[in-house]
Formats: sequence, structure tokens, C-alpha cells
Amino acid sequence: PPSIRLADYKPPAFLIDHVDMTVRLDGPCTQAKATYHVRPNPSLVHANGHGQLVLDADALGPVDVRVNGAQIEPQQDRKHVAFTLSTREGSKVEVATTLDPASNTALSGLYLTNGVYCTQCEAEGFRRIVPFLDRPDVLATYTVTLEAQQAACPVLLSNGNPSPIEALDDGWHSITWHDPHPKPSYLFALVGGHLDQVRDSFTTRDGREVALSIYVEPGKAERATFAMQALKRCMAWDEERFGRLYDLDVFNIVAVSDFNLGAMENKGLNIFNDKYILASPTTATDEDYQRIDAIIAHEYFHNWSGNRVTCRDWFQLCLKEGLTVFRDQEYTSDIYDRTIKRITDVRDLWAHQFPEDGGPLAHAVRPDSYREINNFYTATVYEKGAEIVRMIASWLGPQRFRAAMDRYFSTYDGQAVRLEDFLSAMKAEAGDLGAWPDFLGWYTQAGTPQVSVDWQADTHAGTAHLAFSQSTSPTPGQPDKKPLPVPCRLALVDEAGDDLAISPDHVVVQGGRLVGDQFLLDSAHGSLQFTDLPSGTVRPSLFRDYSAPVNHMVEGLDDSDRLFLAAKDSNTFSSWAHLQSLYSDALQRRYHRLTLGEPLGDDHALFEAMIAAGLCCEIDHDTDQAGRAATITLPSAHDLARTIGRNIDPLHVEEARISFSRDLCADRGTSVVEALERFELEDSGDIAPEAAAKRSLVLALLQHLSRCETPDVDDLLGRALRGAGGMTMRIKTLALLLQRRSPLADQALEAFDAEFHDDPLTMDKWFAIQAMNGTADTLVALEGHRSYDRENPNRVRSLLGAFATGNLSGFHAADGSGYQLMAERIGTLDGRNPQLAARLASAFRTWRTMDAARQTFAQAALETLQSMPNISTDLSDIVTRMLE
Ligand code: B3K
Ligand code: ZN
Repeated sequence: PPSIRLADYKPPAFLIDHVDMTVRLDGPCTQAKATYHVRPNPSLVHANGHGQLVLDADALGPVDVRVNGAQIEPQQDRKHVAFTLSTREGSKVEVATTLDPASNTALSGLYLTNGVYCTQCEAEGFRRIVPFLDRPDVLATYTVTLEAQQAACPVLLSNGNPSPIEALDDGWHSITWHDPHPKPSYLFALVGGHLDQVRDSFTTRDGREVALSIYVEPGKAERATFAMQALKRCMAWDEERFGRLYDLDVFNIVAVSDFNLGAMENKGLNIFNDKYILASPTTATDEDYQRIDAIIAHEYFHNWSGNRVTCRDWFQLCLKEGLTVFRDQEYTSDIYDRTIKRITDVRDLWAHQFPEDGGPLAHAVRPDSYREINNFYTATVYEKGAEIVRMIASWLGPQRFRAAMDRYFSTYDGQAVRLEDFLSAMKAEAGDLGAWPDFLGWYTQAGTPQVSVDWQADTHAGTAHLAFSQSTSPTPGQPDKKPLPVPCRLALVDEAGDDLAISPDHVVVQGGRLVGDQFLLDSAHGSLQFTDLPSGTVRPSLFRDYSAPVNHMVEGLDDSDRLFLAAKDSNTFSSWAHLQSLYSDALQRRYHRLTLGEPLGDDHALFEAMIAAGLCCEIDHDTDQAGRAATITLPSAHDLARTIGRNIDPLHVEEARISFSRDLCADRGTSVVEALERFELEDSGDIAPEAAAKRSLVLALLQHLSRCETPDVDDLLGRALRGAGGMTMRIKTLALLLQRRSPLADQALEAFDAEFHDDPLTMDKWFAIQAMNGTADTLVALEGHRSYDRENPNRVRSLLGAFATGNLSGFHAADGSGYQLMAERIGTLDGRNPQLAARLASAFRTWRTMDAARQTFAQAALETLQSMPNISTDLSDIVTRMLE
């Protein structure tokens, strides 16, 4: 299919103001009927008295169409239903069609999951229910009547507020939902089925009571109590922090077991992958709890950033996604720990967004064109999009940013807008900050800027010089790059570790601006020349809190400077980042020595620093256990591969990390073991953040120890496993045993299987750790397991997804077996669920960074997929871009 281009945007010729819809849920005879109140778009000139109304459609059977009561014969092809309408006055258009939700395995539109009817309409699923102007700039109010057999579907939900349920003849019943807020069709939803309900309520700051419900499959209500608490917490937070109040009488969440993504923000009726709702201490990890909290918040926050103010077209996707990720990140930072959240997000950005931005799938946060919009729900749109909002928020400062957000929401409420509109609201509150930086450039230019910084200090003269330069490598379709406004939050740190006050009188700035502690580099080159510095050694702390999503390298700071800053920098994020840069250098050094067959060398000084930072006090007696855990955690294998960049041998990447931990333990193992021994390896399983922080530190230590070859480590891990009070310690220690091929692993896997084999969500973890520590053969064996289901996306992601994204040496196996198996499975899956197939295929995006032999195998696998006769648009788009 041809590309759709932003430059070709045209407003719709007709608008639809109101939709009256009736859906009769009746298995393969399900009927969908809708009446549209259509009028010509008044902002356009209509030359004739009539024009074509071209409705979008997808995979629909015959459609019955009436215009003002009279049946007509529309032109219908696979993707459209078109007919002529008056442009002088409004028309009433009625459409009706029959659907079979059970045969909808793509999980877009109306489908059946475990006997429950549900919908997913973003981005283009509504047209798979009824023909419509299925584009985000057509906003309508909806009145939706649902009919079903009372016994099959006691629960019937849609958007907005409900009227009382009515009994019909023959055991049928019906209910009508009315949503008074105009919305695009992608926010439409309905649900029908047997579901248990967890109820609560929330009183808004202006005194309205909102009835809250979370619906789950029968018997799972107990596992939704944490989700309900999270919902109430984030509703209160959005009032407090952004002044955003909820706007309907009810707010419903439904958790379903077949879902292509995490969750969906349908107006008043969020639908979730049950993985992000259901949790209990015995089945969910600390990460699961945090993710549930964050996703509930994310979807809830969309009510304003996305629903009340929505996107004009899909190119503006990051208008709602980047902004809403920023909002959920802030929520998590306020509720938990700001530094840890920042570290976690930056690690994710480096692990997922950077490789995307540096490879064949690189695209701007606002792309210029797309072939399949579903392939643009990416780390770039979401995470880089959130980083851009973060730069803007930090440039404005908290008060101005809040005022700018208020302005954005009030100016554009009820409208479908563009990024330019968001930026104009931000700019309008910039006050005396001077010229508005070109933040739009960050949305339109793909690729990660490389920023080189050169530091030179003259202690005797009391001067120092920081020279910056930025450049961005070409990305597909964008050969030439321009400089972007790069905010570098910085400080000069004295010998005591204190920040020096920087007086503008003693700095000469070039190629940018210094505002407070931010140097805004807005040219290819810029510099800061400091004079009148106090005596003694001064060192720079740069990109504090990771103030810009760039790849930066600093010349002029040696290892001892970085070790000093790691210990003394008052910005806790930066002190973490200094150590990470040292780990990264040490691991790269080891990697290159491994490829040359040289001895690995000695990292003693770094080990000392690690132990000092990680074990500075008793494990048990400190508040910052999570911070120390992050401090001693190495960059991931994927991140190391990214920094190596080319001609990669994944086995050496893994061995570089393994050898580092092994040498650390050989060097300082006694201190590690002693520290662990002092902490009795008993875990309460308490889900409170303090208990979770302690577990994270213990696990970070065990992770290093598990690389030692001595058998007493098995004993230690075995004790930690037996002492596990909840799922976090249980699954993580099991994974470590598996990773070191311990004889204890098999038994523990069996015990897990025996306990959870009929609890699919919990078994997903069991599949995932094996997929991450096995080979293609392991996957084939696991596919035969009684708890595996090739048709459920969560199962597929836990096995195939975990393998392709969490097992570097398995997926990139030297004999090509990983690529081949993945390609086979993706090819089969494409026939059922193209979105899922395309997403799995994107794991191949780093194939050109591998060594030549691996590239040959990867290319062959991709070409096999590309030549499939019935390949979907989704998969073909991804595969083609990777081969271009
Ligand atoms: N807006 C949805 C994503 C829909 C993806 C469609 N392929 C979830 C979210 O970001 O909140
Ligand atoms: Zn979102």
C-alpha cells in the first residue's frame, strides 16, 4: 500500500456530530447498526450541491445503507463504502452490518476473548465494526444501545453514563450508554460478558461522586484490589498536580485476557490486558505492581491528554502519547522515588529507543509518512516523546509549565489538534525566558544527537573551558540533520563535592544560552569559558537528571575524576550515570579483549568503588537500598551491544558482563557474601516500597554472585529461593539458578509448574525465564507445554517475545537457528494477528550490527518473510524497512 503523508492532510468534507448505535451481541450473527447525523464541513467551500461521503471500512461483509430513510446502493470495496450526499444541508445516514466476533483473531475491532465481547478501536478498528469517517478529527457524541442474552452477557458496558438496564423478551436485555463528550471513533468501546466487579467510588474536588468499577473474569476480583487503589491514587494526583478532574458519573476498567498491547484509554471505559490489572503477592513481582500502577495512571491521564484534547491526525500521535507518558512518569516519581524512576526510564530509553533511533526503523517522533500506523506505537513516539515534554517542562520551570498545561487544556478542550498547538501553549507562558527554542525540531528530526564535550581546566589560572559539539547521523529518508536545542543541566563540583555558584559575570557563553543551571546548546558548536574559579580541582557534572535525550561523551575527565564524581556528585542521577559510564567502558574493553583473545585485565579500582557504593552500609539499615541496587547494576547486554555498535559477536557481549561479575566476586566476593549473610535470606513478601527496595539490593548482589563458579553460590541462591515470601524473590532467584545452569533449577521449575500450571499469567514468567536462558530448541519444547497457547498474545510474548528481545545469544545464535525459528513463527502468526507478528519482527532491527555470518542468516530469514504471498501490510512494512 502507498504511504500516507502528513503533507497530504485534508480536512474531512463532511462531519458527523452524533452517532446512535445499536449492537446486538449474538455470536456469529452479531448485528451492528448506526445512525449518523452528518453535515457538510462548514470550514470548506462546497462547489456543487452534493459531494461524496467516503466512509472507511475494513473486513466488513455487505453493508446496508440508508440516506434520510431511503435505501441506497453505495459503492463498496474492501476499504470503503461511498455514496453521494447533499452539501447544502445535513443528512441522516444509517448503516447496518453483520459481524462474527469469534473469527476476529486480529484483536482489532469487535472480538471475543474467553467468552467476553470486547473492542479495540485505536488506531483503525472502528471501521471493522461499522463503516465510518474513522479519523481522529471527526468528533461525535455517542448514544449506544447494547442488546444481549441476559445469561450470556449479564454485564454490558460502553462509553459515558448508563441508563437502567431493561429486560426484553426471550431472556434478552438491553442497556443504553450515552457519552456527552464529543470523541473520535478510536475512543469507542463496548464490552459484554460474564465478569466479576470490584466497586469503589471517588469524590472529585468539586464534590461529584464517581462510581468506579474494575471488571475481571469470574473468580479474579481479589487480584484487582491493588489496581483499584492505584486508580483512586492517580485520580487524586491528577487533580492536585495538573488540576484535571474526571468528567463522567462512572469510570470503568475491564481486564481481558487477549489483548494486543498494554491497555486502551477508551472514554470512561478503559480496557486492559489483564496482565496490567491482576496482581497478588504470591503471583506478581515488585515490577508488576509498579507497572500496573503506572499503566492505570497512564490510561486515566489520557482522559485529558488524548481524549478531551485529541490528535488531528495520526502523525500527531505523540501529542497524546509523549505527553501522557511524561505525566505517568511524574506520577510514579511523586508516589515512589524520583531518582530511581529517572534511572529506570533512562535505562529503558537506552535499551529500546536508542537502538530504534540508530537502526533501519528510525523515525521522527512525528513522522512525515507511514504505511501502517499501528507500527508507530514505538519507543520513539512514547519515550522520546516524553523526553521532549520533559525538556520543555524543565525549560519553563514548574510554575510556568503548569500554567502552560492549563492553557493547553482550556484552549483546545474538545478539539483535535497538532503539536504546533501544544507548543504554542507552551511558548505563550515562556514569559521572560527569551527566544523560544526550536523544540519542534525534536519532533520532526529522527536520530539520537551525539554530543561531544571537551573539558579543560587550568587550576592555577582559575579558568576552565567546556566545548560542546553536536551532530546526528543520517536516518532513513533524512540524510541531512540540523542542530537541535540541547539543554545541558550542569554544575561545577569542587573538591568537597559541593556545587560552585556560577555567576554569569564569570562565564563567557558561545553557541547557546546559559539560563540558571541549564546551558542550551542551540548550534553545532558551543562553549562555556569560566573564569575566577576558586583554587583547587574543579570537575563538571553534566546532563544532570539526563536533561536531554542525547548520547554524550566527555573528553578531559579521566577514570579517577569520574570515580570522584560517582562518589560526590550531589545530583544522585548523575552520580549513578558516572559509574555507569565507567562500567560501560570496562565492559567494552573486556569485549574487545575477548574478540582479540587477550587477557581481560583488572578492574580493581572500579570494583572498590562499586562495593563502596553498593555496600556502604548494612543492607538492612538504610533507606536508599533501591538507589544502591541501581548503582551496582551493570548496563544490560543489549545496551552494551548498542555501544559496541558493529560486527557484534553476542557471545562475547555476554561473556564481557559475566567475566566482570566473576572477577568482582573473585576480588571482593567475601564482602558481598558477608553482606548477604547479614541480611537473612528470608523475605516477607511484603509489597511495600521499602521491602521492595531491599529485595532489589539483595537481587543485584545475587546477580553478580551468581556468576561465580563456586558451588556454595548454589546453596546461597537455593536459600534465597526457599526463603522467598513472594513472587519477586521466587522468580528472580529461579532465573539466576537457570542462568548458571544449577542442578537446583530443574526441581524449582517443576515445583513452579505444579503450583501454577493453570494460572496462565503466572506461567508467563516461567516461560519467559526459560526463553531468556535457552535456545531455539528450548522454545520448541516449551510450545508443547500444557500451559502454552499459541493463540494468546501474552503467551506468545512471554515465549517468543522474551526470546527475541531478552536473549541476545539465543536469538542471534551463530547457526541462525534463532532467526529461523522466529521467522517461521512470525510468518504463521501473521495470518491470525498481523499487529503482533509485526511487533515481534521488529526484534530483527539490530541485524546489521551483528557479525557478517549472522547478518547472512538474518537477511535470509527476513527475505523469507518478505516473500510470503499473503503477508500483511503490518508485517510487510516492518520487514521492508529493515531490508531497505
Ligand atoms: N493508546 C493505546 C495504544 C493503542 C495502540 C493501537 N495499535 C494505549 C496507550 O498508549 O495508552
Ligand atoms: Zn497512551
